[in-house]
Amino acid sequence: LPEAVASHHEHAAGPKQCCSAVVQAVAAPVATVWSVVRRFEKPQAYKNFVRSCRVVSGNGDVGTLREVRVVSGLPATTSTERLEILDDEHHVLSFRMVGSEHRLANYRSVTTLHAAPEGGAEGTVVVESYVVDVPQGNTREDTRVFVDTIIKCNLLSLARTAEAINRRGDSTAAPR
Ligand code: A8S
Repeated sequence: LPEAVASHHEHAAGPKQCCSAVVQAVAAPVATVWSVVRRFEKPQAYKNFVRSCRVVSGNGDVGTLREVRVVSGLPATTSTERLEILDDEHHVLSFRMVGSEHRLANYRSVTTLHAAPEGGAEGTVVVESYVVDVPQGNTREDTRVFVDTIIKCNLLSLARTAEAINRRGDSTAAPR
């Protein structure tokens, strides 16, 4: 990875924090995957746990605040999140959770996209890393498993969503 992009994934985790990263391959070009990821106001486009999202302030640029409502059955119902980085050139998005509606205090994640041609086709590798406080009464390992599981689901769904958009694009393209 280019150093400037890779360095986004180096989190300075404190003694009571944990960090990890999830990697997902997508059979669609970076531009297609980015078109889904960059829409900070519409996480439900691929995050299956999101029921709805409302922008509290901002217009999609850095500093925009969204309030996410998640589906029932989770240990939380809402999350307020602030856009920290939106880099359209290097395909970097970062947000952090503010407020205290749930147990993931000081959560911050960074998502980067990387071109990864496979078998002649344009592909993408998505890297999503995060840092978060370990909640009182939980172990670092439990916290990591919980968050990694959510992110794995999100990135699998992102892959399916981007691949479907890509297929739709192909079907309208001129025959070779
Ligand atoms: C994301 C990442 C995470 C979302 C967590 C970790 C969350 O939305 C869910 C369950 C919770 O208990 C916490 O990129 C919270 O969305 C699915 C509501 C924040």
